[in-house]
Amino acid sequence: MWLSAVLKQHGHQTSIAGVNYAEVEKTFMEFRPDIVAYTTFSGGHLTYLDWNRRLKKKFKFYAMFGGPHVTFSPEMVEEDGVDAVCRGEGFEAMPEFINKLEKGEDITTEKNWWVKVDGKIYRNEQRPLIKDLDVLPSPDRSLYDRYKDYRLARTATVMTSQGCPFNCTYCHNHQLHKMRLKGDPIFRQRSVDHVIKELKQMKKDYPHVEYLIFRDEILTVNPKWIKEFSEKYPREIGIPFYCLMRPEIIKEEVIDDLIKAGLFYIGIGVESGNDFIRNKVLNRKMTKEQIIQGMTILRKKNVKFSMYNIIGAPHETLDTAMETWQLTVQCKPTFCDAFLMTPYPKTEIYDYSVANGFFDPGIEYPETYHERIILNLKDRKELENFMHLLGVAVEFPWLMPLIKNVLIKLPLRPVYNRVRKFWKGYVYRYRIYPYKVSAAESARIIYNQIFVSKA
Ligand code: B12
Ligand code: SF4
Repeated sequence: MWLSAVLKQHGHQTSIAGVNYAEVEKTFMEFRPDIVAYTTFSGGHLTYLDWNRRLKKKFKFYAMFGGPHVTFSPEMVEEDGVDAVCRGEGFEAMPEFINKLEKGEDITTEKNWWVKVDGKIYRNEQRPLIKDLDVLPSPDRSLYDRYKDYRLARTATVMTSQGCPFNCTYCHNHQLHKMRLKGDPIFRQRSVDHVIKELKQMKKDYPHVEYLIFRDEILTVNPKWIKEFSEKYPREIGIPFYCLMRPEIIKEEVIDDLIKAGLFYIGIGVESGNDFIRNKVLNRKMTKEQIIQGMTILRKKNVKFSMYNIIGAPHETLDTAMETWQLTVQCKPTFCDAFLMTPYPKTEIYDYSVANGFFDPGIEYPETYHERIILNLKDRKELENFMHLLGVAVEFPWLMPLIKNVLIKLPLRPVYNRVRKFWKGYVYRYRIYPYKVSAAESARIIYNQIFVSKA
């Protein structure tokens, strides 16, 4: 949406597709684009390469790729059918490149781009990051109007910032920190007024939106920003919202400001109950006491919260996973979601996993981190089952002996996957959505969770 807005500012036309290949091809035939642009995530990039090859067999167009996968693995430019990849920020790089392409000017020296021209690859250096995000237009929400589910959705997403100052070893942020040029900021946030302006327009265009998801890595990096936000947001927008936070930075004052602003529900990454895995392997830098204290504040303030955990990190065994369960039960979250460790290319956890014999490079990445553990772990099969059953086991701790001693040993992963999704759909429907959901909508939410959502 944001890139579309920037491109429209430069006079280009945009459309979107991506539900499946048939929809992409149909959209291509209707819209007849000169350029097809893909945002790649590691794992999902393989699907896009395949779609791109199929499109290229039928149509003539320029194929460009951006997003986290090619940012860290730009060698994807060598793949058949890929014309160019953009490393890192695209806000300036994308329109500048396309403008040159349109005019037939030289594109081989464009910063952030790795480009293939007549079979030869040109690898360019990075450009500085934009310092002030307020120069950007509001994201182009109309891009999704062609999908009824988006057009009429009661939940919308928004992003106020880019970046995160922490360095967890499995996340893309430490990689981005290393790519920074001198003077590039680690964390940037739009001004409160810039965000409010976007949301006012959104309220006008989509008056049925009743819930907002702040997609920022951590919304509360700057407590002063939150203070100002807590004054202006309820007055001018007033839609209940969800955001993410780290447990050790939960302070009563910040939570009070968030509640004043309209906080409805908050997501907290804990990741592991085992101190060695959490702090030495994942570099989370937080003690158990800090985690418990943070969650105690949330419960005291009656804030609904999810805890997120990673199962299957290097050194994980059933015993360490049990510590994660114990800590989560102690914290009493509204919901606990769990994911499987996936060491994405060029992250520190990737290097650590390879160096310590947990990972064989060359293994194909799954599209989501709910499919399989790709690390060599003794208890791998049981841990995969454990991940699916963790949410239920946190809610009903008395089930744990049955889960640990019987269920996770059975080859029933597809069944457990459905159990996790059903439970998630149920909790979202009955505890997490701030609005009333009709019986038909409930059935759809639960159906989508079980049969449509890949995650
Ligand atoms: C919102 C979000 C989601 C949303 C929406 C995803 C979507 N498809 O849009 C949800 C919750 C659904 C989601 C799901 C997943 N996500 Co996610 N998600 C994010 C998050 C928080 C923000 C992404 C975003 O929209 N940023 C705003 C835009 C403006 O910034 P940007 O993405 O960085 O894009 C900039 C540049 O990369 C570039 N650019 C991007 N695309 C393109 C394309 C072209 C052609 C060009 C020129 C430039 C360009 O320009 C942009 C502006 O500078 C990021 C973390 C982060 N903060 O970036 C993780 C992140 C992208 N997700 C990640 C992952 C792993 C996933 C899942 C696979 C997890 C899972 N469930 O198993 C799924 C995959 C779903 C899918 N296939 O779409 C990883 C990807 C890591 C990797 N190496 O690929 C990230 C980086 C988080 C992390 N763990 O480090 N995610
Ligand atoms: S706190 Fe979250 S967003 Fe920030 S580096 Fe760690 S995992 Fe990434």
